[in-house]
Amino acid sequence: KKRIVSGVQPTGSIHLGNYLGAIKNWVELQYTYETLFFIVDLHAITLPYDTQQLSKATKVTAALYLACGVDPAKASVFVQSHVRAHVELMWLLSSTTPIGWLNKMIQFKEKSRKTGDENVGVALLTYPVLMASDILLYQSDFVPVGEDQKQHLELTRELAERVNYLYGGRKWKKLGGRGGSIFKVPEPLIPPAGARVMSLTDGLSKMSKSAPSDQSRINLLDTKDEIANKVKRCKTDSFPCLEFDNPERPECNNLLSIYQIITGKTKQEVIEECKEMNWGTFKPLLTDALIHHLHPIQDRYDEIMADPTYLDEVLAEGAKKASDIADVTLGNVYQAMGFLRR
Ligand code: AQP
Repeated sequence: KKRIVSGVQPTGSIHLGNYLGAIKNWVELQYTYETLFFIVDLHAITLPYDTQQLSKATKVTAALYLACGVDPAKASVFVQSHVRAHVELMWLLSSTTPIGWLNKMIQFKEKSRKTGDENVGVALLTYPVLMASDILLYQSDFVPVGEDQKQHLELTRELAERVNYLYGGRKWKKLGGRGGSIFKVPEPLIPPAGARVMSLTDGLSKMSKSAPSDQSRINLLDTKDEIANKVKRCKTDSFPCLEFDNPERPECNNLLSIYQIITGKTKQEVIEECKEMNWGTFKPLLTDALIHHLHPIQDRYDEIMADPTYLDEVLAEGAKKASDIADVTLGNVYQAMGFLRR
């Protein structure tokens, strides 16, 4: 089976964008691929964060993976920091990463501009090297990536090729390396169309954990009242009727797309159903659909969190399976780079 890795940062509340853009797709992928899904806690410290919240958010995120349908019997579910090889490989990769490659990363430029120089840690710059380590450790074939992560995956691919070139090849074979290459060069797996969920308060920016207003997102653990309230107050427009794909109506397109995905209807069905509606009739429909979809997830989440040992066992088992794969790759890299064997 081909292998896929992916993860979400435990930096805040997991929202509908994380779910529709990532976790919901993982549930499908776990049937076809060998999958490893982790909670990327090491990435969550690249911007100032709350130490009191990190472990709790990590647990909540893991529980939500399972509640959304990720099955630990199929996928390895683990916490990134529980597999030491991630950080270790990152150091080795850092020595081979030209700093110019990192300076070019758009996310670094944007986030560092927002944070202000005083608070920009080195880790914000080297974040893509850790991401490369996350992927290359597992010899992943595919990585699901949204638009904003494409540039980072490209860097991962270039880094894999660079390491394979510098330390692989003939020298590596002489050392007993198999297949001539140290890392598999991963391919992007582009998520299904419509998987980019936009903010409820601005149809042109993506729904995001770090947006200051909680009104801008539906969190997976929002109560019925919170969902109803957020939909009631979300940004709309004053056009008559509802339609997809009108560039002048980004909010309309976003809300219809959310409705389409969570009801499992086709675009055509949603057009037929909603084209004559106004906001007053559509909003309650969307609210009910959201509540109906999220309710079973929230029930499963409560069950998982009520069990004192289950989640820890899943994460321990996941970390063990992941370490078994990661340690082989890490050992190969040490060897290829000429370190003394332990
Ligand atoms: N709005 C979105 N629509 C579709 N997919 C989304 N993802 C995030 N927002 C949307 C996907 O969720 C996964 C986890 O991403 P992450 O935890 O690394 O954080 P992120 O991409 O930076 O997005 P967030 O959750 O909004 O956090 P902040 O506010 O910190 O930027 C990824 O697969 C991502 O594509």
